[in-house]
Amino acid sequence: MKTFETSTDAKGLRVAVVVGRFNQLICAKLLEGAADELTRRGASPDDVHVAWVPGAFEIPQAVRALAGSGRYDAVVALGAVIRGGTPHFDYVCRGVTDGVREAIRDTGVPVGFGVLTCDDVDQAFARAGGSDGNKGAEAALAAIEMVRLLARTSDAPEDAAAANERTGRR
Ligand code: INI
Repeated sequence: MKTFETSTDAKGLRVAVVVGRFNQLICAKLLEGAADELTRRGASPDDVHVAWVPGAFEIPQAVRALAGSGRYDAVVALGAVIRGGTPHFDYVCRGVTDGVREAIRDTGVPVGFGVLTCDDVDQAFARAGGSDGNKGAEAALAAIEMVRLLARTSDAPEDAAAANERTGRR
């Protein structure tokens, strides 16, 4: 089997983070997780640009604009949609997931998807730096990996042994 090498090195990457203001306490924690992940993996804080939007429904439009600007290697989308007693939840969830997917398709720019869709606030806090990790950090990591993978898809995949030899990994 041959494998395309990827990497989780964010050095030199310019990343836009789009974050919803709705459920702001939760979203701020997602942002903290994403920013920490990007900088810990080598991105310069000056190259991480944050765009706040009113709510999850507005996320795709900002993602599309930033991804299409040609100025970013990747975008990270962060938000928190929490189920209420009406079908509104389903419409907002559908809007944000379809919209972000379309932005990826139209621009080809990797977008890490860190939009929580939760039954209640406790579940959301658990996923925003609580007992279930930080989905903002996970989305940032996914975006980095996709940038690195897409940069290598025109290369031939390598034997695992050859790849390890080249990168000095065992
Ligand atoms: N936006 C969210 O990000 N999370 C929610 O839970 C939410 N709820 O529950 O309504 C929400 N609604 C606002 C929506 O995203 C838009 O900002 C609004 O409809 C204005 O276009």
